[in-house]
Amino acid sequence: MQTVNKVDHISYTEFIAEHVNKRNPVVFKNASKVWGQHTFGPDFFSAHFGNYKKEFEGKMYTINEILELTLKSTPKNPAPYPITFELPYDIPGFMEHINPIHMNYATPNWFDSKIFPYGRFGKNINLFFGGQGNQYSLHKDFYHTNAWITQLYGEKKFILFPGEQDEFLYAGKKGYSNFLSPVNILDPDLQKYPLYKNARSVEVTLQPGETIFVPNGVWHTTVAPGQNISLIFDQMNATNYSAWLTDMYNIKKQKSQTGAIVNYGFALAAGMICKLKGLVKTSS
Ligand SMILES: O=C(O)CCC(=O)C(=O)O
Ligand SMILES: [Fe+2]
Repeated sequence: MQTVNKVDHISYTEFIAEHVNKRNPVVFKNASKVWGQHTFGPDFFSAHFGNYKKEFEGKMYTINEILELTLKSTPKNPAPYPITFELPYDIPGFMEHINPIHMNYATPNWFDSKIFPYGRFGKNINLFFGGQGNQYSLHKDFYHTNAWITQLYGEKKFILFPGEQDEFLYAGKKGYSNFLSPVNILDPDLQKYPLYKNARSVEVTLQPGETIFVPNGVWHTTVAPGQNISLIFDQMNATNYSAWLTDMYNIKKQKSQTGAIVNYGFALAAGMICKLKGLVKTSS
């Protein structure tokens, strides 16, 4: 099984050339050290935010309860996952601990602009608590955003399918379904999905403090070997803007053609503003 390179102190220029431009995933061993303290475990979250709550499938959970559940989690009886904390709203006090969130690599990020409403069109900053046996679905991130995932505590295994593999993973043809795969990669049904045998995956286990860059359009999923906490945020800029724009239109079109045109107009204007701001910045 091939793996994803782990790098230490790579330059920003090299990162852009080798990973952004080639849409080649990479793991940063130390990028999150720019935050000062860069790992945050159950004791930290329990002490500072233990009573903060989030709803999941109709039930409210406090962070303390989630920590208990993820500690007890087993593959047979996994904790609920992913209970998604929208950090800027649900735990705003944590944001100061992860500053600058871009770690000097995830930049520029047009989602920093207030023009883009939080929680829509792929703009998210999430915290996930997981336990042994927790598994994510196999997907590409909606709207072709780049994903940045840092292990704040514990380990998490990532399985990625770089390049274009929609056909082998049986991506749906329209709207959101195009970003989801029905194949259970831990136990693939080759009768039903024979082309899966052509799929090529790479695997890597993130250690505490490490960050993975998942380029836009790359299929991925995760499996947790034990209790862990991850920070996940999305990035969009000139390099993935046109793919983002196409998704905006296609996803919205599933519901309404008029809505799609309105969204497209908004997205064009917002993109133009970000591009112009970028120009002003580089010429000043
Ligand atoms: O951390 C995980 O389990 C997967 C997160 C992810 O891929 C996502 O939020 O899009
Ligand atoms: Fe994802």
